[in-house]
Amino acid sequence: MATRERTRKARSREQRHDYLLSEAQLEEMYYYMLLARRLSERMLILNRQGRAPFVIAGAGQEAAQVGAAMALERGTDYLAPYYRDLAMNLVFGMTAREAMLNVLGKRDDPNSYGRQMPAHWSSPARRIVTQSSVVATQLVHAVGIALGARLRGEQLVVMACCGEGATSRGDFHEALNFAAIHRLPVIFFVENNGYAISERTEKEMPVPHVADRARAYDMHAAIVDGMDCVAVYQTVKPAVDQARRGGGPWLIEAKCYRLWAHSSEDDDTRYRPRKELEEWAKKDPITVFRERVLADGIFPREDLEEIEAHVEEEVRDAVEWALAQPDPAPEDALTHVYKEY
Ligand SMILES: Cc1ncc(C[n+]2csc(CCOP(=O)(O)OP(=O)(O)O)c2C)c(N)n1
Ligand SMILES: [Mg+2]
Repeated sequence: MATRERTRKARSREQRHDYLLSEAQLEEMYYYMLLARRLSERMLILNRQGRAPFVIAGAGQEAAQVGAAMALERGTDYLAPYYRDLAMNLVFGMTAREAMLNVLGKRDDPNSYGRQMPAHWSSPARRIVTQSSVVATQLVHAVGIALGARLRGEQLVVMACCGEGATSRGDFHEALNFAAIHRLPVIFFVENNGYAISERTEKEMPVPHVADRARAYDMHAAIVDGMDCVAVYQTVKPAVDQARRGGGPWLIEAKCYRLWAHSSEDDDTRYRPRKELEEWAKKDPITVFRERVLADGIFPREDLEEIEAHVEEEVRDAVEWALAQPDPAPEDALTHVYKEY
């Protein structure tokens, strides 16, 4: 610890960085990105072992997700995530154990008690909005929440997330149109990962950037490097602050890359050039973050290693614990499906 303090003092004299984030926030960024990745890796192993029915993960999108979620006020703002947003849910308070209950479809999965497919997130207490499997529907729900908050005089922001493929759906356009007309506090956060299952972005839309679509709604828009967690935070935070003050909605496009196949059921070697994947893998957001904070002297290597050991232990515990939890009972099949009076 003494060494650590010495290094910190030396740094504060010599180092001037432009991160606009505290050391604690940067540690938090690395922790959540790594936790999401390690959990996803374990989920895929559980799937291959026949224990988890389906995995759809956000590998390659962790920087976008963590940077954006950290720009929100937890406990006040709402998150309307999409299926890849495990890292966002973790930032909003979901635990590693809960994430494992979800992928294993266990009785006590707090997202849907094992009724929805895995990765259909929900937590009313944490203001995480439940979502349908039909892509982009969460965007109109988010707009409704923002309108409700406005009518009640509550100052909050709703972040609605989706992939770039979902921006070709009618719900996306209806949501943007309504939010723009009423200047609602919604951040539409699009994680452009280059593909909608096997379809490349160029074949999904006629414009080069999702952000170009904002022009039709006279809406603020930004494009950010979604592989850079700090840049995402620095872009999303002012937008959230402005929306909270009544400045209207934003469309933010984070350019990232889906490092894995679409899901555990997809064989991406059939449509994705290997060379392309190799090039993007060099920009893995977690490796890039690690190398950058080390090179900039933000914190010593031991701090990062401490976080890494902590994450390993947390994931190991979560898997062991969740596997031992009960499955839903067959006679309870309709519980949590229909409202009971
Ligand atoms: C309305 C609708 N059409 C098709 C699907 C099947 N589907 C599930 S995910 C997906 C790809 C969506 O791509 P994108 O929005 O880019 O998100 P990504 O999976 O790339 O993160 C599709 C077509 C669906 N769930 N809903
Ligand atoms: Mg996509």
